Amino acid sequence: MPKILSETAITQYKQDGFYYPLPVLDAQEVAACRGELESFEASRGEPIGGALRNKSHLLFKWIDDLIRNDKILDAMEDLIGPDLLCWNTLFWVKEAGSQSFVSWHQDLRYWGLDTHDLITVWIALSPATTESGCMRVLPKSHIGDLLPHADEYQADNMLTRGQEISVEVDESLAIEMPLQPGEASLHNGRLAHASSANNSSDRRIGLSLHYAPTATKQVVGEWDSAALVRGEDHFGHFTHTPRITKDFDPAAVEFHERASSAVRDVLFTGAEKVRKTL
Ligand SMILES: O=C(O)CCC(=O)C(=O)O
Repeated sequence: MPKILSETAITQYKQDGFYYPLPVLDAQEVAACRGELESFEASRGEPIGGALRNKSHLLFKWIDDLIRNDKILDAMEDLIGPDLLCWNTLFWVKEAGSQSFVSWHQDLRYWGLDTHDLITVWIALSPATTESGCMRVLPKSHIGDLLPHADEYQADNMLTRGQEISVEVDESLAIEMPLQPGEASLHNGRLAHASSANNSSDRRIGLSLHYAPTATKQVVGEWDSAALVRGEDHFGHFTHTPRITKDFDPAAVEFHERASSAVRDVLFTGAEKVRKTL
């Protein structure tokens, strides 16, 4: 018996490579998460960016709690089994009216992970709509070989190296995944996806959480880390990230430096230039 997803949702995810919307946070909870992010940004005087965007569960207690949310983990268990790692957490913020976009790409082309079962849970902390540049996906593109990519390094591209699928993508087949605050979409790490500029008057704030079975290996980087969020790890391929008790817990901040820079090294492996700090 699945724990939370319907049989139809499971079949759709497996066949098409994505599923949405999954309600994860109620209105009060999502307002609290957005409030945590924005009060941190106000205290720094700038939007979240750089290395803080990545492996953020090692810095913010509310994100360390969120990666262990039972609704999310039940959905992950329904799709990829009971022993679960959360490999990464990553902010995707497009400011109101910004031209920031994400080119068509497949995540597992760049992440050095040998699994076909990685799931990105992308949680909307503000409305993700056609106008604000919600994600678009190409159904079934997770099946078969990964597509060739080229690095384009466009200034407004949110991806580290502006990586883009270099064969034609038939956009007429693409499906949009609009989300209300507190809802999430799930997509397979091999699925082609993209998003456009934010033409709305609000920020489009997404937080993605990346889950994989414990059997997964990092095959590009020499060392990598992940949080064991459910079940047991009989493989030991990743150093487990510590649980944090408060924001910017000094021991976890040190761990974050090592963990986020290891991810960055993997993402830029083979790149002509290292453009953005992540
Ligand atoms: O936030 C977006 O528009 C793109 C997100 C993305 O590429 C991802 O979560 O893998």
